[in-house]
Amino acid sequence: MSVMPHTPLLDQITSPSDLKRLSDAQLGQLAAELRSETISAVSQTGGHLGAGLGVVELTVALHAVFDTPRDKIIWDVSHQTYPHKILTGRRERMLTLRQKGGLSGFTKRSESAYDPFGAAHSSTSISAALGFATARDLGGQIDAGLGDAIAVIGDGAMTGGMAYEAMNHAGHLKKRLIVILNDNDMSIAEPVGALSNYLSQLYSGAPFQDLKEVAKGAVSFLPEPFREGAKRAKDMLKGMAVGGTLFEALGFSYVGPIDGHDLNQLLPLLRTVKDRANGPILIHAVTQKGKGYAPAEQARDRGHATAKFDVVTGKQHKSPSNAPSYTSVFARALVAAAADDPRICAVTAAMPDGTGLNLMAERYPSRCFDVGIAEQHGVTFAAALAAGGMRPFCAIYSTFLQRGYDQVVHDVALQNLPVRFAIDRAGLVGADGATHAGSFDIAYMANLPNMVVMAAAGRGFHPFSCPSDGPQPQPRAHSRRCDRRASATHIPRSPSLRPAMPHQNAPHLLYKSG
Ligand SMILES: Cc1ncc(C[n+]2csc(CCOP(=O)(O)OP(=O)(O)O)c2C)c(N)n1
Repeated sequence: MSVMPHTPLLDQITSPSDLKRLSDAQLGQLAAELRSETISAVSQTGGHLGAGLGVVELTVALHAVFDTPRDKIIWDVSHQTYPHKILTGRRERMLTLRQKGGLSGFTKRSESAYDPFGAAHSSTSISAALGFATARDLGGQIDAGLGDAIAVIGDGAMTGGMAYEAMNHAGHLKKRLIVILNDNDMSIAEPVGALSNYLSQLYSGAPFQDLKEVAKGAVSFLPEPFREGAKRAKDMLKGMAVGGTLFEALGFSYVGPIDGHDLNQLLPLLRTVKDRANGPILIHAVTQKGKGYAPAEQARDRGHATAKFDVVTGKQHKSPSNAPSYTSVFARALVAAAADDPRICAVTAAMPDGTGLNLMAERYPSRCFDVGIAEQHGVTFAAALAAGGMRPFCAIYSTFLQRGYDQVVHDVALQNLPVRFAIDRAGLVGADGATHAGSFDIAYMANLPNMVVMAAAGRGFHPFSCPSDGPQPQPRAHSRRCDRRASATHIPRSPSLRPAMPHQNAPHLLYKSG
């Protein structure tokens, strides 16, 4: 059942400039209406729900304070932009979301001037924002104009190396640049790694910053350059994570943590930053993925991606599949093989469920590695596992393996190391569109020396085969061959519908080079 939300204020908004005439209290009401509208739209289209619900207040505050499209909001991944789309003139088209000819589920330059930079792969936002800030300072001219550049990046995306490359550069250039770290303590799955612990330390035990002083116009507790000579009162430092953070070491002023759902904190802080920032600043906003919709808040993935659903019950309308997915065939075979061979191990880059490696992680946690959104590291890590005598499976979506391509070439193929790539979501993927389609893996893998490229086909698909040139694959012998060379299996998203054929008890050999 879809529920038509009551949205009297939202009904008056046709573009972000309309937010400028609302009082702070009205902006609070607008946020509540925007949340209901987002839930209602996604219940009818399916798509990314939890991330958008987590940034409703942030979206309202950014559009209320900054002057888009002159100021550039760069949303990392951009799966959280449904509320942004609703506020930026696309409300009427929300029910076309993720359909052919409809709105994209991500930001898209060709869709709106309010989407200054397209995204879908993670961790690019700080680089893009720095590029806009630099173009501005160099006198670049574009139709919308060039004002502030604001990157909104999640704690998951912050595990990607590009974010640090960009911060390192930004700290060097010292340009006015705003980064909002949207810390909901979730990636698609639980976040992994030392960074997650570090961010929690920044706010565990410490109360959110008391920003009442900002509301009154006092800014003395803000870090340089936000203060105007006034000495930071010592007691204000107590309990605040100011000074010595990783971000400050990289050249950013750090403000936080703040409650990213509290407009009474967000609005005065953003206004102050807009008035006074003159270098890179990072605002650490703590939010909750799925905020305000109980079924999403309670879901294991906080409603990261959903099918169409009933708003009242939260029940999703998923059509049952009558065949196992190739992903699950792969995952079960991997776990069975790992039982026989202690050298088998597996690597995922923040996609344990999507690649099926959650099964391996449950059964053999010490041999299953979630490296975070870090495909480059994941591939090189797997290469060295192979060099160290292990039998690594690197399970990464086709589209995201593009991020680790130099590592595939330089660390795996040229060294002829026996890494087995399980390339999931190979081929067309549907509603996520071009940024997520696995269009290129056959071409980019088949190009390489020492690489065997195969495709999963038929019910008998077995991920441990490595076919020879002969017409009758012999899984065991060929599996041994794959122990001596790099190989990749193209695993489509669709279920393994085709009936088993005698000659299909191994992946099809698409191409063998080297
Ligand atoms: C390079 C790359 N690898 C993997 C993904 C898949 N992916 C999409 S969103 C996401 C989690 C992002 O977490 P976070 O940045 O914290 O945002 P949240 O969804 O929690 O708001 C992942 C892993 C991706 N988009 N890009």
